[in-house]
Amino acid sequence: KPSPRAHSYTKYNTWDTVQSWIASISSSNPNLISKQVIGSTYEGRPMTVLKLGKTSSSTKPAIFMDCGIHAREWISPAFCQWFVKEALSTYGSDSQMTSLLNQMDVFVLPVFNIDGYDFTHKSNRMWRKTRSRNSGSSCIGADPNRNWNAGWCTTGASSNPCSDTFCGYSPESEIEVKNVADFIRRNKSVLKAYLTIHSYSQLLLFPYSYTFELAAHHSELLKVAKEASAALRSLYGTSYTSGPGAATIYPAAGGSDDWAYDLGVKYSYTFELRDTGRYGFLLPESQIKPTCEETMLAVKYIAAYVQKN
Ligand code: ING
Ligand code: ZN
Repeated sequence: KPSPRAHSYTKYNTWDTVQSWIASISSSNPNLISKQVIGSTYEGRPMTVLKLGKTSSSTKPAIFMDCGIHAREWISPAFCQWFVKEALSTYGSDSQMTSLLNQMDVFVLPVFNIDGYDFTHKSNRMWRKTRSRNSGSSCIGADPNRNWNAGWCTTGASSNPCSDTFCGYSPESEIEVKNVADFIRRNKSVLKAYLTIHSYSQLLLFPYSYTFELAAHHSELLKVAKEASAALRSLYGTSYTSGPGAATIYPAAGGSDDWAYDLGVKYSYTFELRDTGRYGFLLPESQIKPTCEETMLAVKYIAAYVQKN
């Protein structure tokens, strides 16, 4: 097996490179990172969650963040890697990051849909779904953001396995979704926020997407989203729109943020990173650094808000 190309925070790394990075960054920072495998993908790749946080004798409240639910949204895994790097390099110097990691744990899943991500590097750059086989169809995969048990397959999703928004044969039929849902259920009592990173459109979305009804905490979720977007915009002027998914992007059932919210994780947000369509999923590598830098400000804003509430 050839050794993976060198990891870079300003490049789109392959899965093999991300996997070696996960191993090396966690072994080099044992005081701030621990890792746990939460299961395997359909094709057998290990799904590893990194827990960032200063080790403490008591259980800490926590934030969960995943990247790469959709295979082709390459800026998303790049952001999770950036976030881990920034957390490690600013702990002890940045007062906000220091306080965050002293008081809370941040669980990061760097690539959710690993099989799909690998496929976009090797075969089809525009692949979105998982890579599971569908019985009775030659079409592959289900949409891992239509497969959660939240109004499952009632709107903005397809029951056709050939569709890019195929909801799967049942909620959590996709093993990757099942693994993450199990992890979130297991850690439900400590989880205060759920963040999921997608691209593109420059949106900061929150529940609901499966209905036009407003979430019980709508005004607070909107206020926090607007303030996080303002923090993001302060760096390079990138403008984001905030709002509930159904009214802001489109109605879509079976999404992870709606599921986490209905489970009881109040601060549940979907980021749609740069751009607004000029490059779309093919965002140039030259935009990784500015995109990640500005997104850090929004994520840190939400984390600080959650920490004090
Ligand atoms: N957008 C999301 C999608 O899965 C979304 C929008 C967010 C839908 C939250 C449902 C819930 O279609 C992208 N770009 O994937
Ligand atoms: Zn997406």
